[in-house]
Amino acid sequence: MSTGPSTQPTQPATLITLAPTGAESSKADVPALPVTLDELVSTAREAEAVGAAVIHVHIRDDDARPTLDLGRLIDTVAALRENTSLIVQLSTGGAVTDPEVDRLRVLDAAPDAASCSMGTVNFGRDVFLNRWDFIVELHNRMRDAQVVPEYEIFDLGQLATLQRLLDTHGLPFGEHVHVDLVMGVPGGMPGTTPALVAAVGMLPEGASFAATGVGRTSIPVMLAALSAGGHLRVGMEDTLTYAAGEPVRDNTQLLARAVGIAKIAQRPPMSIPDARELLGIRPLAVAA
Ligand code: KMH
Ligand code: ZN
Repeated sequence: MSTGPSTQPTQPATLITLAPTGAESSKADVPALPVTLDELVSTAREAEAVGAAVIHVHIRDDDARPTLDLGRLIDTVAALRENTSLIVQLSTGGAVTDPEVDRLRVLDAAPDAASCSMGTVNFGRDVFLNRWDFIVELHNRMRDAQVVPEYEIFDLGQLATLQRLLDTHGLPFGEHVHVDLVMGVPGGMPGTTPALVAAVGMLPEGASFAATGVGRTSIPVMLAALSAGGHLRVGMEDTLTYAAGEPVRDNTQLLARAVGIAKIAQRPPMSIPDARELLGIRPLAVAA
């Protein structure tokens, strides 16, 4: 059979986000976790070299505990901008214990982007609380601050909440909706192909999506997301075991694996300028 010239459309590139730290693991348990500014910056530099376009940032205090201290967040954004061209996405989720007022204040650090969680979910033995009124406040404040949201979805019903949010309060800054499916959290949707397919079927019209599978769901979610045209988030916020019985060496190990799999899927990493355009990130102010 003659195959002739290919009529398949070119597969789009993969937007890859690194989530290197999170708020759930302790440095004592996971020594490779980047918790100081120096560790974060060197992780970010490697991430840019390997193929990430976005860095999802949680920071720690001097005792390596999660913090939303505004001064530290401002310094972190500045250091990442000085040392990399990555899109800087701050977490407004923080740790499960963080009060709403601190989570809203994160936007004052003027990141390019920030996470915006779409609902309350059991989070292991904890509860990650996201009331409707808080969600609306975060969404509106992000638009006012010209910060692009990444809508974090832990369970299918949260996609209905996202649709309701957009219907009642309009599009975000940048006018593009980008969703991250955080799958496999104990208490949220499972990290499986059927769950991913169900979630993709509920995305708002025109939305792009990334997915990450927590723990051992990392690889199945990555493969399902790539085959469904989605983008990827990887990193030690979500995954601490590289393979059965083998702890992750560092974030670059996880990122390099994701880049390799994306290339095999003919979905190579997206450049940072293309990622900025896709997400509708505002141009950086040019110094006079
Ligand atoms: N640490 C989780 C409770 C986010 O970054 O916006 C919430 C979280 C989501 O990590
Ligand atoms: Zn996070």
